[in-house]
Amino acid sequence: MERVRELARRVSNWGRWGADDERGTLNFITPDVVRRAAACVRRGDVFSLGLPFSADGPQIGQGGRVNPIHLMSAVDGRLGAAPDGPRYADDFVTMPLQCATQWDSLAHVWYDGQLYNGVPSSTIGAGGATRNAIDRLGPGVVSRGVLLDVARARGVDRIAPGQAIRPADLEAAERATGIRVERGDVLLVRTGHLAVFKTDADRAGYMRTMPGLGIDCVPWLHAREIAAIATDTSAVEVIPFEDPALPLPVHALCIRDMGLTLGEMFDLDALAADCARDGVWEFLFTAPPLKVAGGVGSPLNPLVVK
Ligand code: UVW
Repeated sequence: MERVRELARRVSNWGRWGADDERGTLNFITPDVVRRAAACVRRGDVFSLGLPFSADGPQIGQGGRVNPIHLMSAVDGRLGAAPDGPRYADDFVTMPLQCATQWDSLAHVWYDGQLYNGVPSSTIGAGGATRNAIDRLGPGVVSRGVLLDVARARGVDRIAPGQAIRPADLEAAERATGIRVERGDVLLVRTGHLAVFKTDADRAGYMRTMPGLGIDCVPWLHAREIAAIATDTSAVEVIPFEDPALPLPVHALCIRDMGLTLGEMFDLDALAADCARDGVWEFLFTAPPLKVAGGVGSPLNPLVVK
């Protein structure tokens, strides 16, 4: 943990937006940033970055995470006696909030007994999180999105599981976009790994190991003052971990020390193909979390408008 604690001292945002802040780096999204994001809309084309929430999702039962169970509570509901009158259908779904495309809240990962902004971890209990929960993200997430296609920049369809992405990779992909990742941006990083699930139909191969950010990307993310980051893998960071004795170091530093919201299992393939076609790697991005009171994450259907 010494490496994490040393890096934490360099990247900590505790107190930056006040002692009671629960939004972390989303505070970088000012009205000016939102106006710049809106100005990215040129064609009016919309891209969904969400995986379907279905029984065929990517989960393999690891850590109790299963795919959604969708049940119908009414399939031919009647509202009155008339045989030709209006009918209705109702349904419900049981699922982990972390089962597919999602945001991690700032109460999702911590160490040394403290969450983001010094909140005691005892604030999380059977009833959920009373601080840093997903419903505390205020007006949600609307900003400029920038896609860095690291797989493409490396000249491969997919980066292999276990390969760490370095700051030099982010910068090479950034150079290819012709724009600079700036304060308040939502950074989307494509590895190509989603094809293991979508094309190969190999859930275990998708979930157990993956390419992702190495720990040395954390100061880079901090320096660029991004609002949030999301990738096409289930953990954002590289697995197996760079140090087997230190699990989830990028989560620990980003969520707990920086207050950076992490997005996982974003489907970036169609967007990346479009960006490669038109050469435009910036866009309006929106992904409001569900206001799950006390939740430590939220399922999403993130949208991009170009
Ligand atoms: C954990 O595995 C704890 O987190 P995530 O799903 O965010 O990778």
